[in-house]
Amino acid sequence: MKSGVVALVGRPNVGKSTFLNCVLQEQISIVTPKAQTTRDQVRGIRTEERGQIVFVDTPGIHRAKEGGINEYMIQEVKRALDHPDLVLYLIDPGSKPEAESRVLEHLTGVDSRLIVVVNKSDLLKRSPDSGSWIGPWIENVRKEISGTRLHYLDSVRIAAGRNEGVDPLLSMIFENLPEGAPLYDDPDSLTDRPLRFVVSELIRKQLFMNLGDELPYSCAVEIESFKDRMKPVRISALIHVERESQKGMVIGAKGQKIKEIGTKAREEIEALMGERIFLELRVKVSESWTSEARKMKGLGYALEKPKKDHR
Ligand SMILES: Nc1nc2c(ncn2[C@@H]2O[C@H](COP(=O)(O)OP(=O)(O)OP(=O)(O)O)[C@@H](O)[C@H]2O)c(=O)[nH]1
Ligand SMILES: [Mg+2]
Repeated sequence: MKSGVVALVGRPNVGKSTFLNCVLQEQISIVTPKAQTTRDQVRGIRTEERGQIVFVDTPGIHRAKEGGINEYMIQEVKRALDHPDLVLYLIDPGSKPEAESRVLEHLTGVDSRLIVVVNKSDLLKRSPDSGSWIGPWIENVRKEISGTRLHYLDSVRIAAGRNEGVDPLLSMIFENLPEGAPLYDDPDSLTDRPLRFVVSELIRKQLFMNLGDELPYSCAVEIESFKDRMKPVRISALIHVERESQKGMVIGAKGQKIKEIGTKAREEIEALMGERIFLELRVKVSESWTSEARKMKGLGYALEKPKKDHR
């Protein structure tokens, strides 16, 4: 039996979470059209006859301001890169090569094997020339990492959004994992995250899908109560925003916006849990929660060695 940890890394929006959900055939990590959707590392466990792969989805690598939610996201990437057996470096053919290369800064110190995964290859079928940068770019990556502890294995083209090219990639991963016992005993468990976390993420997804450009980045979701002994299951969640003006935008005129968000989130939670639920959403102002370490910690985004809050 093969067993190992595979970190999924790349810029925001390249399709890391889409890939995770594709290999698990379940919505474990949220996907939206907006960049910087994923904030925490999320483990997705695939157990089959060949063995067990623990995939680690990570936030997209970007330049982060010190001390806030974005630094937390980058710290999550670093934690995921602590001794993986394999790294999948996902890229998007629609990106600029310079932008993709910035990810390398975070990889060069990592002791692991590396596969470059060109995702969204369906876009290349539409305009083949748009991917002409990829071949030379991969050569450059190989040059940059030669002499480091990162060992280049191969590159593959996939379209995780269409489940194309994923099976051959899984075979390649299994070939390159060590023999060993599974890390997680229960063959049915799909993630290390509790159901409460996945539920809060499904609500956060609807904030991304239904609110204007910047507003979702000022939102956090806290599950206040989760009564799973009741029928239907009763879930109460608090949506934290940073300013009073944002509260009104989340609620919407006559409460229409939050109603839409609640309905869509409830449908997705019901699909995940396979049963009816009752979902109650409330909105609370937690002033500047994205930049104050103490408040971030209270919402599950604990910074390592946080600087004192500037107040
Ligand atoms: N055309 C196409 N779109 C894709 C494919 N895979 C993912 N996408 C889309 O790309 C967008 C971003 O996908 P995500 O999976 O959220 O990307 P991510 O890398 O996890 O993004 P962050 O969490 O922000 O770092 C979504 O709109 C997906 O539907 C694909 O194979 N083809
Ligand atoms: Mg993601």
